Amino acid sequence: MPPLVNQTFLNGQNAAFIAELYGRYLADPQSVDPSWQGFFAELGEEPRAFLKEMEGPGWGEKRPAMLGNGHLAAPAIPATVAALPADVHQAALDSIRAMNFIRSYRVRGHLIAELDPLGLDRRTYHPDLDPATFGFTEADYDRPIFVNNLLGFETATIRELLVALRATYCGHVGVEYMHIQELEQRQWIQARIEVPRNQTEFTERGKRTIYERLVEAEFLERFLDKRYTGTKRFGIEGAEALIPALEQILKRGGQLGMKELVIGMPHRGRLNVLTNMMGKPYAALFSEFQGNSANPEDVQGSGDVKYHLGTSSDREFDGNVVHLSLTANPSHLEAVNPVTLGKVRAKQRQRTDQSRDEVVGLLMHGDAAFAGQGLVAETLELSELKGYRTGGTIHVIVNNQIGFTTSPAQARSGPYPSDVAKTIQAPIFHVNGDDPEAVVHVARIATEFRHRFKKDAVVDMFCYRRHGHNETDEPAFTQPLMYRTIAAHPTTREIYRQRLIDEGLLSATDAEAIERAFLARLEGEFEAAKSYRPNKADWLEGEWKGFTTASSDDRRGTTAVDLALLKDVGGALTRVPQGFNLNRKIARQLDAKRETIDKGEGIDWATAEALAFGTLLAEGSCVRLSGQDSGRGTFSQRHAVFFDQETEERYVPLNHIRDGQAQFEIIDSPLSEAAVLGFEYGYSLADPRSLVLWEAQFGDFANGAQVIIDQFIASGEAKWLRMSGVVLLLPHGYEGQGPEHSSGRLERFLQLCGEDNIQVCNLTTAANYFHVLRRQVRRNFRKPLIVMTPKSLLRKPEVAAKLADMGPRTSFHRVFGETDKLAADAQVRRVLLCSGKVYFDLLHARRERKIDDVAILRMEQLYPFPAKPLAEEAARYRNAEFVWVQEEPENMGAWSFVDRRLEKTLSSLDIKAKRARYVGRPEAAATATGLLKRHTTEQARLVDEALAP
Ligand SMILES: Cc1ncc(C[n+]2csc(CCOP(=O)(O)OP(=O)(O)O)c2C)c(N)n1
Repeated sequence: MPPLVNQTFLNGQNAAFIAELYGRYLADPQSVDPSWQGFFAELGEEPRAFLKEMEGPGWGEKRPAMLGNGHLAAPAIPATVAALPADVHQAALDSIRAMNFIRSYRVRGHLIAELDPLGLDRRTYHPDLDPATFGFTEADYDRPIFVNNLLGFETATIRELLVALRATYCGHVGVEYMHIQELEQRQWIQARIEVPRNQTEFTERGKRTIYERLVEAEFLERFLDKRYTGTKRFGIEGAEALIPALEQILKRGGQLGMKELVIGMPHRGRLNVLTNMMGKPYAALFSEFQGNSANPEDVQGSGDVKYHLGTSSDREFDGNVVHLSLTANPSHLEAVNPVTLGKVRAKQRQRTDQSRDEVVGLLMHGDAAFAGQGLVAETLELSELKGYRTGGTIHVIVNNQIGFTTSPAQARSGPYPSDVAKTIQAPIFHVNGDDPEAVVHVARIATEFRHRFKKDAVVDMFCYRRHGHNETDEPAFTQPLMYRTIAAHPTTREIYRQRLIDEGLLSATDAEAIERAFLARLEGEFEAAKSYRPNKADWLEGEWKGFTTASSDDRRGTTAVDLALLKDVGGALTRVPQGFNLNRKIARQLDAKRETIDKGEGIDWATAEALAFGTLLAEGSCVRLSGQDSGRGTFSQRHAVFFDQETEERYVPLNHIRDGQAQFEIIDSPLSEAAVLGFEYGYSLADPRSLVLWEAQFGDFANGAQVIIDQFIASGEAKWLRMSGVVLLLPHGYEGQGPEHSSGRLERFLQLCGEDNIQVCNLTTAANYFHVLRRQVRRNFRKPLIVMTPKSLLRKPEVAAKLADMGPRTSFHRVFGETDKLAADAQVRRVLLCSGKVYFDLLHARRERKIDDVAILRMEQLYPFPAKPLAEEAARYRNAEFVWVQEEPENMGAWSFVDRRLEKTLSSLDIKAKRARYVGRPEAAATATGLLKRHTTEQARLVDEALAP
């Protein structure tokens, strides 16, 4: 193929012309046409520096007048130029081409890097990396060319450049960083890799340590394989270099001020990380392999498989102690990512780690999962956002070039699993996992980059999976050739052992001694495992000290607040700083709000919420609420942030209650559900003393976060003994807004209820909302809380509270009995049981129709099922039939959940009714109709039926 340059303008006549033009550009960029300015700016990173260099001694002497003339008037560009001496033309042209050539390696060198340890997919040629493409023939290879100190050369020949560029960009490390828009970050990476030719010179001690880590990684798996043959462990084999890399992140991180490393990782290599990196006793692991629980026998919970468990420990390097915590996770790959980052953020706040140097997040990934799961992109998206940033995450992709049985060609469209990380302009270091020094080297650079720029960095470690997906799988069914290669391939440790022996740094005897010593240690631990008993469960420690498991009483907590404090908070809510240009409509609303607080009545839903938040803040508990458009509120109800109408300056009234109050964070989230909810859940794991809430735009959208709800929120305490007090606010209610804006999918949450895992509420009063929020942080245990929140009820007068309803001697009510004066209880012919907004439809119709023998009971909390208060109310109506009324279709809402529970409650009472009858919409596929007229008819019909004679 002819060199591409012949088809470009960098040849013949043009070349001379362009050299001339470049000379002018260097003297004064404005003197050339803007399109040429753009082109030349692209050529080199530092055209100005280049100019300076040219003006210096040596080059300056040879400089033609034109190059030095910074005062040239913007010229008409000559068609041909013969003004420059031929050698200067050639020199300028060589420089331009050489710099382009260098740039091309920076951009695409990774494409021919030696990344695959198996050598199955090795590209050795790419036209963008061929000197011929830039006009250099073999005859030009030895001519010195001015390259402006790039790669440490002032001048270099193409031959020298090739050696340097290949070593830096195409060896065992391939770097992708030229997509980063910040010059300083690109230059930092260049400086870090180009002059040292992208390698670290390890000391003898350092190399020996790497070897020891490889021994531990490989021999642990071998030991497990021998002792527990056929047991799933998702071994690290093929990716052993991960262990020394992680150790490097700890060590270098510690030197840079890291005090805590919060880790999220999948199954692959987890047992190795737990023990060899985190210091979990081998005996504990062996005991689990023998089928014993990870926790003492008296600890409740379902437990989980060993490759999902978390742990925490302290490790010390060079006098720096780093606390490590590995987040427990479910099978759902990548779901742990936002959870881990939420923990990081909470811990940073607890430590007042403003520079975000002390607490660092580390996420490990499989290649198929990183490329395939949308949650990866959602989580990356959080990285630079004020409300979620954690100062950069270090990512390590264990790229074993297979996902279960699926090859990369089927698993992703791009060349690398890591491409999605480019969306946040993270640098990506691809590295050959069979070169542990290279892996440690890039782990170190990633750690330093994160520290320096507070941005994510990605290590993509190419490796292989020695066995099947798990140890019982036969990989040759689907990848016979790959597995034939793997079978003949020495382990990373064996390769490195030989390398150290060849370098004269290790003798075979030394190596054997290291190996024998470790095996002996494992044997000892294996014996110890036989009598190993976990002596305490790893929970309720650190920030969780003082908390207990939930009690079985009413669990009201102390949620009432002195009126003086309520008024104080109310004052802060309605105060605007001097000179602040408040929106006129909001100003009017504030006047009305002030009046309700002064009068002590008519306090609407949003104000009750603000009073709950504000009183908690004044009492010293932080509050953090994030969700889509939560600052204003989807329904323009919250206005937790005021915007100056002239300057757009923000003012958050809840942060101006009193000196010394706790912080209120109110965050408009990105348009993600899973990552944001996962993040808030993670935050709540690390910070039990704050009220942490996530709000869905409309309740239905929570289904985008179903994995987080199922796998963490509903089951985290049972699986991993990890409590959370996270609150989900889900707008819910049938108001004719169509299928996706009506239902918070109450039925889904109720179906998840079991073993006292979560709390589900559907509230009808602002006061109850106030109490349920405060209750969340005013008890000594934590349970997630799901609240179906209102839309039209936000402004309904009957929902509004009196200040006294939040004052002394008040609390949350799980059930509300009848409020109106009706016929005597024995005369009541029907009791309507309901929850949420439909209550008001029933109440209004009953009042309108002057019916006095139908009572209405409201269930404010559906789970834990309030059997006791419900029975107390129901027992009054001895002769009545009981009807469950809901506005949701029969296959949705609370009906299936309450039916049998009501039966149990009613049949235990001395009353006629034993079960409840159903009134509501018939079963349906979609949650609601999209036609307003049909909605109105349906709603009227169910009310009529409920109140029918
Ligand atoms: C969200 C999700 N989908 C599917 C699975 C089932 N599964 C478990 S491991 C795996 C392959 C993962 O491949 P990769 O991410 O490359 O990691 P590796 O096992 O190769 O280390 C699959 C499909 C899962 N655990 N989670």
